[in-house]
Amino acid sequence: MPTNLPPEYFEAEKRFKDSVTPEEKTQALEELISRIPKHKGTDKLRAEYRKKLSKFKSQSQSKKNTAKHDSHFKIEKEGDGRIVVVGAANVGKSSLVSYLTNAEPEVSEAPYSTWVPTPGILEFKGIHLQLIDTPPIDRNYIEPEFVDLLKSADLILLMVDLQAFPIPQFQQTVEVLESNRIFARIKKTDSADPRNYFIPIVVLVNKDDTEGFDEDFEVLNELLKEEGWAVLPISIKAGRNIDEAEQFIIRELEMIRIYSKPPGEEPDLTQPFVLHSGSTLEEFAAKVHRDFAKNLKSAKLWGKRVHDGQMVGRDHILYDGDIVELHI
Ligand SMILES: Nc1nc2c(ncn2[C@@H]2O[C@H](COP(=O)(O)OP(=O)(O)OP(=O)(O)O)[C@@H](O)[C@H]2O)c(=O)[nH]1
Ligand SMILES: [Mg+2]
Repeated sequence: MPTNLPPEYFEAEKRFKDSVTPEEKTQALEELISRIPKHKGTDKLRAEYRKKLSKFKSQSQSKKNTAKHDSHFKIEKEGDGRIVVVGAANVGKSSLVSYLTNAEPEVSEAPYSTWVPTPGILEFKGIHLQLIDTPPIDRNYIEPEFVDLLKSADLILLMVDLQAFPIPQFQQTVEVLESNRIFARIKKTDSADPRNYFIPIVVLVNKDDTEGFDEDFEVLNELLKEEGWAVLPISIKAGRNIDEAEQFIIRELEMIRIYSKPPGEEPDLTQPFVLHSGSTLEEFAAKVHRDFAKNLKSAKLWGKRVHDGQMVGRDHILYDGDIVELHI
């Protein structure tokens, strides 16, 4: 058994062991396989799990012919983070996911055109994010599985249509989320009910097509800024602020990209390790290799707030773009 498996692998392994039905086993195995670092030492392990996966897949497939389908809202996690796009009907959720990712959900002038969620991958400077299009939530009822999907998000993109009474529309969307115990992280207080979920939520105000709409946006913006919301006006149709939207999302997710440099070699700048902002050298080492955090002797760093090749300690805080040479 190779020893260089990340902690997430063991968590996924536990979920696999705890799962019961072929569907649960399939889902847990897919996650487990995605947690195994790809290199020669893990070839055998991955092959074994893939064999198991195809067995459970065929079991759940034959069961599906007689049993009812799994919920469409059960979507496997992929990439460095999960972003769920929500909002009232017709605000442009499917347009956004179709614009920013490889997915092609149906976009339509008619409201209520999306009935099932569609995930896609947004790639931004080496960070891979799973962006999920969802059905509109301007009615009081939303499926429990939809609520679970929202609770599993690292970030919620709340979309508003600037051209359709944006203030009550925004308030109604927030109300639906809050009545399902999903709150913006900015609302967290020390006395918060432990059953409530606090998730970073950012507001994308779509259909700000021309400068003529900017004034309407300012009225909404003033109100939201007062409450502490992070807000960005965009127009998918006119291509306004789309690049800013990607940077805005990454900033709100508070992710940093750190590059590993083997001693005597150039760093691979196409494959960053993605960590939360404020992570330390020790946390980075643990992400590269399970044993590295424990065995780490020293490290050299190139990047922000250091001299080139400066030796740093375990508690050193890393910044986006830093290059690290670990000495074990
Ligand atoms: N004017 C304008 N129209 C837009 C913009 N973005 C999307 N639309 C249009 O708005 C309509 C709805 O877009 P969708 O992406 O299907 O909206 P949705 O939120 O997924 O809608 P539902 O799935 O029904 O909730 C379509 O006709 C889009 O072409 C924009 O920036 N400006
Ligand atoms: Mg849609």
